[in-house]
Amino acid sequence: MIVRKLDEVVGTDHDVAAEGWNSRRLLLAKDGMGFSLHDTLIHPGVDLNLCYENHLEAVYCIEGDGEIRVLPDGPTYPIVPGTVYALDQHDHHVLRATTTMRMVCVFNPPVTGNEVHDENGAYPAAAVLQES
Ligand code: 9YT
Repeated sequence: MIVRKLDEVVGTDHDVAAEGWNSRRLLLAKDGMGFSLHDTLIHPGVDLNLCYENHLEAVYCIEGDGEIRVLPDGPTYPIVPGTVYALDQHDHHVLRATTTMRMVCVFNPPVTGNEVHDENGAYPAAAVLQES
């Protein structure tokens, strides 16, 4: 069993920041769960143009509010606490917070630790973990 606290991740290599967001990665590929689990803050006033071509992502908002716009033509959905969205089609989207949003994010396949978005708004395909 793995038991981990957010406090143990904050300020470590698994607390990853980029423009507009801060991802505290609680469970990673190396934990062997088949998904990664992040407690992510989305800061207000930044348009995050994202398209996870190598991953599926589910995002559950637990604090704050904002919106997600599906590209190229919409629709736009409000995001408030209690809203989940699942990018089951590797959907290209823009995420924007009005107030700091706290999101529980699940990635399949799991991220390995320090991924940030490339120029297309994606994370690289997961490296194959070698059994030792
Ligand atoms: C909701 C979202 O995609 N935010 C960007 C950061 C990412 N989800 C992460 O790695 O936690």
